[in-house]
Amino acid sequence: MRIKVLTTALLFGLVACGDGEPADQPAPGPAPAEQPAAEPGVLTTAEWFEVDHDAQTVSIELIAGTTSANNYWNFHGLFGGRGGITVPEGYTVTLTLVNRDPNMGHSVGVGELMATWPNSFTQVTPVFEGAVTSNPTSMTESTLPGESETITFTADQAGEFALICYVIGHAASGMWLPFNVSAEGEAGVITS
Ligand SMILES: [Cu+2]
Repeated sequence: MRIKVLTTALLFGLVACGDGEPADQPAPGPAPAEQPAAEPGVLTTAEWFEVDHDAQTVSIELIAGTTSANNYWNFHGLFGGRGGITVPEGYTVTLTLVNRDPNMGHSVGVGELMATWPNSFTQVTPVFEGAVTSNPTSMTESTLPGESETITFTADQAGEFALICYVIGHAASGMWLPFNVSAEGEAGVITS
C-alpha cells in the first residue's frame, strides 16, 4: 500500500515540477494499465478477518501456504510486502495461524517493519505482549504443516508494523505482511 502511494506521490511530484510543457500534450509511452477491480491500497473485507467495534476485538485467521506462491512461503498468497492488515488501536486481536504449506513449518509474530530482513533472528521480541507463536525460529518446532496456533494480544500502540515468519530464511524470502495499527480506528485488509 505504502509503495503505491509513494509511487503516485513521486509521479505527481515529477509532473508538478515539469518544465512547463503544454498540459494538453498526450503523454508519451504506453497507456496506463487498467485499474484492477479492487484498488490497491484500499482497505476491504475478507472472510478471514472479523472486527467487532462494540467489543473492540479483531479476529484473524492467517493462513500460511494458502497458495504455492513463493514456494508456499506466503500469508493468504501474499508475500514480499504486498497486501496488509489494519486493526484499530487498542483492540484485542485474536490471530490463528493455520499452516497449509505441505512441506514446511511457519510462525508469525508482530515485529518492527524493516527495510530489509535478516536471514535469521537470534532474538524475537514482539511489539505487543503475546504477539508471537511458539518456537518462532524453529523449522521443526514452529507451527508445522497441518497445524494451527492461536495467539491473543492487545494492539496498544499505533504504527506500521509487520507480521513476520521468523523461521530461518523466510522473512528474507518475502514471508511477511504489513500490519498497521490505526489511531483513527480503521480496520480491514488489503488482499492484492
Ligand atoms: Cu515461514
